[in-house]
Amino acid sequence: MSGNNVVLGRGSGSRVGAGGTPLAQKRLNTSKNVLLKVVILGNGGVGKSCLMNRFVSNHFDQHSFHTIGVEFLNKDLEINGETYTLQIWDTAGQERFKSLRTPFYRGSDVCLITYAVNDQKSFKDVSMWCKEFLTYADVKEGSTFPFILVGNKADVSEEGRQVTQEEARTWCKENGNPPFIETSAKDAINVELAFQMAVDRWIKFEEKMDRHYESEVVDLRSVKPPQRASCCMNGQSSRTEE
Ligand SMILES: Nc1nc2c(ncn2[C@@H]2O[C@H](COP(=O)(O)OP(=O)(O)OP(=O)(O)O)[C@@H](O)[C@H]2O)c(=O)[nH]1
Ligand SMILES: [Mg+2]
Repeated sequence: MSGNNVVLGRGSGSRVGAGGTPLAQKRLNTSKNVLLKVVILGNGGVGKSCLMNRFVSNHFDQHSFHTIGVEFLNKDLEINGETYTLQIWDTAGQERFKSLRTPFYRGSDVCLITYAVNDQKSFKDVSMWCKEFLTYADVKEGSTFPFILVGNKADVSEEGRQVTQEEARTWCKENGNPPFIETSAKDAINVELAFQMAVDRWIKFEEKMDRHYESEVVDLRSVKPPQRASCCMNGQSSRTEE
């Protein structure tokens, strides 16, 4: 899965979703599916590529190489009778690849921020990842953007664990209450659920945005016509029409 290409497009399509686009416009012409661009961020080695590969091909690579740049894969997910085509963008977590990954944040619909439960540093950097994403994705509603917090490698022993669920929940409370889930790409625990939660989060975000737009719609019938001033040609008289 981890190629050396800067960008490997291995999905069934390459159209990039447009963040914040109304639901109707997100449907693909051909399949009527809703296309969502899902980006996975987090420190190098936390298991982003393994999560994507477990989700898409139910495969785990014990010796996964670091990703260079970004890679993407597509996978359909059905939720409540609606099919969503997830275009999952797996990014390189290593700092040296920053300039290769950030151009791909634009147009994202959902963002999975990942850390490994046996890597305290990767958890400490979670806020940095949110900040980097919001800076480069150029999203309008930064504070409400649909993030999901994912603690991967939940299969490690208690002795190996460096981040508790409580710490993660506290971070969520202080950072806009994103949904949180622990996963194991290795043991196939909660991986599909994490992506389902991401779509669910996006649906709720869209509904909220729709309500916001609806409340801004002006009913033209209820608006009084503006007062118009008419003047005679020589400018000596003027009157106001009701
Ligand atoms: N124990 C355990 N190991 C995992 C899990 N997921 C990934 N790994 C291992 O962690 C290492 C790194 O996994 P990757 O998926 O390549 O990590 P990454 O986040 O994509 O790293 P970058 O591409 O450098 O950003 C590999 O050796 C994986 O086998 C997991 O759920 N449990
Ligand atoms: Mg990777």
